[in-house]
Amino acid sequence: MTVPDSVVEACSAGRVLVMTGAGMSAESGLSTFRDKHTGLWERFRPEDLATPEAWNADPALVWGWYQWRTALVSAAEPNAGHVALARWAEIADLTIVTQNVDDLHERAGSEVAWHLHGSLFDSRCDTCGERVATRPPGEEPVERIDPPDCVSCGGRIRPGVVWFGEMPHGIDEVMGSVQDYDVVVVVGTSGAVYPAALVAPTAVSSGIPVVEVNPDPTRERGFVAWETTAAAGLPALVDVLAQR
Ligand code: BV8
Repeated sequence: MTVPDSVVEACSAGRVLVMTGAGMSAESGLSTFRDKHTGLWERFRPEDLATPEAWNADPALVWGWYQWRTALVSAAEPNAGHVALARWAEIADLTIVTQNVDDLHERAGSEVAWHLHGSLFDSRCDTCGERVATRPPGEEPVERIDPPDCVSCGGRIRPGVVWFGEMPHGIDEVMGSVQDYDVVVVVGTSGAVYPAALVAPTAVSSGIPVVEVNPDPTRERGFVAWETTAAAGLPALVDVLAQR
């Protein structure tokens, strides 16, 4: 695969910030949220499941959905894009921030500076906040599963994700540090969710190049759009960078 010169030039810079979204995990077989045909949420009404209100209204339905998603992630493997980012971090000063709640970056060997929208593997007590490791059920979706109780305080264990209306993790730190980077690489996100969607445009306004890796680019103002996928584009890019 030929990597556009503009992408190689921008990505040869010093400090690299990589911001990933659901498209990063698409080639691992995990549905994205707004992908036209297989969008995860096309089968569910988002407001029914990913908000504190939904959780308080029907914790068993919400817990069952997240447990199913945890089982799907556990059965998936990091793709060549995840592996390429781990390789890139060996030859450059690279920081990964993700909107994803899966653990595929970590399982590919990457460190993730921030899971802006939390993690499926970070369940915690809804009352005292104690973190608990929960084992996902089998792969078959189970519509309703009563969430476990907290052994410390008896509260309800909730998914460790950030719901709509909740504050993303580390967003102030990420927004405050954008100017420290020489390039921002946005992989697999539609830019539909805020405030995470403000990170890359903030880089553009600060004169920092933004490269977008996406088969259906958002073509946001100032982005260098590279119409490819994470698992095809990133390995080809890292191969070129490793030879420079
Ligand atoms: C908050 C966890 C306030 C749960 C998720 C302006 C400013 C601030 C807030 C708002 C605002 N406007 C509206 C809001 C509210 C809201 C929001 O953004 N709503 C949207 C729908 C308009 N935001 C919030 O509520 C946020 N919180 O603002 O709190 C606050 C203030 C003070 C104090 C307290 C609170 C919290 C948002 C977090 C929601 N949680 N996830 C869960 O997973 O169940 S969001 C969810 O969407 C995922 O995290 C996902 O990552 C994220 C974004 O989606 P994408 O990753 O972009 O995925 P998508 O499917 O959209 O796109 C996939 C892309 O990949 C596509 O472009 C596709 O072309 C591409 N692709 C496909 N295949 C590939 C590929 N790319 C590469 N390779 C491939 N193979």
